[in-house]
Amino acid sequence: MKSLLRALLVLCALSLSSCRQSAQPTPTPDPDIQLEWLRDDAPLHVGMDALVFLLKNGRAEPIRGAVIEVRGDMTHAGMVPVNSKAEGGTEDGRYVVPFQWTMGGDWIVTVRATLPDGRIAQRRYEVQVRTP
Ligand SMILES: [Cu+2]
Repeated sequence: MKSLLRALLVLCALSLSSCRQSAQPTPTPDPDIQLEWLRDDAPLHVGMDALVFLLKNGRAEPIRGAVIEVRGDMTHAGMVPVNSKAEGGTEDGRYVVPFQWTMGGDWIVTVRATLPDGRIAQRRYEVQVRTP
């Protein structure tokens, strides 16, 4: 019985490592893609929000059909990251991502756009969120 357990554990470990190896490498962000968080000077507040991103190509033409993924991490330990995304976009290249600010304080927002052709763009913002 013990040896069976051990064999199972070895199998699990093997499948985990092979899984890690087959994971796709992260593509390098494309400098020709413009990804911008459109926000005014109004402070961010705890609660539900809608983050608007603008996606354009190197000729400043709007890009549709992409996926925009947003990840929010607080700068202190012990927080569950907040993930959200939007797909498709509007004619003028805007993507509205629903996003829940779960706590007031300092956040790092990582935004990644994956285009229909697989190219990606990534940006990082440091923002402060106020407690209402
Ligand atoms: Cu926090």
